[in-house]
Amino acid sequence: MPLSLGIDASTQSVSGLVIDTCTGSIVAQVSVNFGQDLPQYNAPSGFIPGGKNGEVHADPCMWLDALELMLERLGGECDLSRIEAVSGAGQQHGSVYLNAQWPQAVKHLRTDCTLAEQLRGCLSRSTSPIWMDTSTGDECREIARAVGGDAVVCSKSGSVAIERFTGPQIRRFYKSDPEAYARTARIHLVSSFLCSVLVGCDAPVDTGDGAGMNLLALDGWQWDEALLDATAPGLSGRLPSVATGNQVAGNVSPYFVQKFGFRADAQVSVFTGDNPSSLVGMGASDPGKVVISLGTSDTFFAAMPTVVADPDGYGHVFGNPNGGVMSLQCFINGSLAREAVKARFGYDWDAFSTALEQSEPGNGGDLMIPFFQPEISPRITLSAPILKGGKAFERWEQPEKVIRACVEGQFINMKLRSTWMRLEPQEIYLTGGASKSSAIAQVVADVFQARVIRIAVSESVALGAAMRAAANTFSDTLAELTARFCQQDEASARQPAVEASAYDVLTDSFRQCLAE
Ligand code: XUL
Repeated sequence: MPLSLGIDASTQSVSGLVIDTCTGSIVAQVSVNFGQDLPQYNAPSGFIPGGKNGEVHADPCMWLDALELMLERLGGECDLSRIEAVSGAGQQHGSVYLNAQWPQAVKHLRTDCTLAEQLRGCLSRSTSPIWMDTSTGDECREIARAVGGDAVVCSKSGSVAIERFTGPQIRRFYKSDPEAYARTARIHLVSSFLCSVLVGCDAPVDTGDGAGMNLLALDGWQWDEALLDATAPGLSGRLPSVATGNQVAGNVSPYFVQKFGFRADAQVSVFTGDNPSSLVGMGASDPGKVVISLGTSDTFFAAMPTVVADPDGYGHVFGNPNGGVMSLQCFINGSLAREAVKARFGYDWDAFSTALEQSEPGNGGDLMIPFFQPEISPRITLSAPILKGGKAFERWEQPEKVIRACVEGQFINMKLRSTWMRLEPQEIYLTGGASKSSAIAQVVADVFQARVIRIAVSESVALGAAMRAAANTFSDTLAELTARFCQQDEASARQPAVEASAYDVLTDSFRQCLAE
């Protein structure tokens, strides 16, 4: 039976996951961790430590070595000649800068040297800024000013100018090293770079990852002239074409056939960003479902029924690989905030959950703005949370109430910040570490007034890529693949246990407190 491969090029690793669409099973799964497996790059967490002024860069050759090592390992787990469809996803926003030698070098790769050995000479910028880079505050302001303000950037591209987004990063490169910018013939995203390497020529940027650049117009999915001009001169000729996620970029190049035993007619679909890919892998690429991922920072994303941008400029709109658009909202104060409250009382997670169970939804009006560090949704600089309510509560003397206030504050904020998306979620897919807690899942169901289903997927990005590749190359539809691969744990589902009005008072006070 034909197989489909999904590749996840994330911040810390490159993973591969192979699915058999006929049996609905995962056939092989391997991963290469940059820190552990490629220590020669001195990037224990996937980026070069010690960057100055907010710079966070990684060596693209490390990604190439990881891709090869991943394929080598995968070859030990399954027969690569059975793979007929390939796609992938990359950490969003990161960019790779290539000189005029690139088109010929990637077309004529020789199997007696590695990818990194052959492509290193094509880099016009030896390292790549990644999504953790915050060095471009000035460039964001300059781009916004040039096109008429933040609201214009947001309505055009789906996000205000953001430090980690690719356009501001390109502008900073152009300003700080104009000669190297002049030598740059092509700028790829992590996703489109790896896809290009696999097909042996420039692959398009997809609308999912491309929207994370502050350069692509949501209306028509073309590079926006005004944003290009505001970013750097001569940029349009340096960018790849744009494609929707349902397109095939080409067949796998001879390098991968000869070196790893791929079949010459294996099709590679355009790559996308990790978040759009995860939307597919979670089974949420149709409107009506929302994914809340509880991690170091919490994220909220969903397929959107209409194309709207966040008027407050905190959220993002990306292309949905399944058509249309998706939203993404990041909350910095995720598990670190929950952990800080837990630590304050010396509790473990069980005691934390019990405290939630022993307190009342709505918390009798006692409220917390749960920001222990500067938040981006909404943008607000706090270094300690604000507590408002009874005297004992404000003095942190009531653990049950404080814990509930933290969790309710997080989800009330999430609900307020997501109204611009015009979603009416019937189902919320909850994932990430804290989703294991039934008590937290119950708060989500109560605040959002929706059924909450917990999904324990660790590889939704690679799975989404494998599903998308299969949908593009085989006769299966994404809906069929979703039914086959995205199983839900119905037994752990939570229904709202209170009326929406239970949160009226708290929501109003939360809004007012933020406005003060
Ligand atoms: C999204 C973002 C991160 C990266 C890395 O805007 O910056 O989620 O995609 O995972």
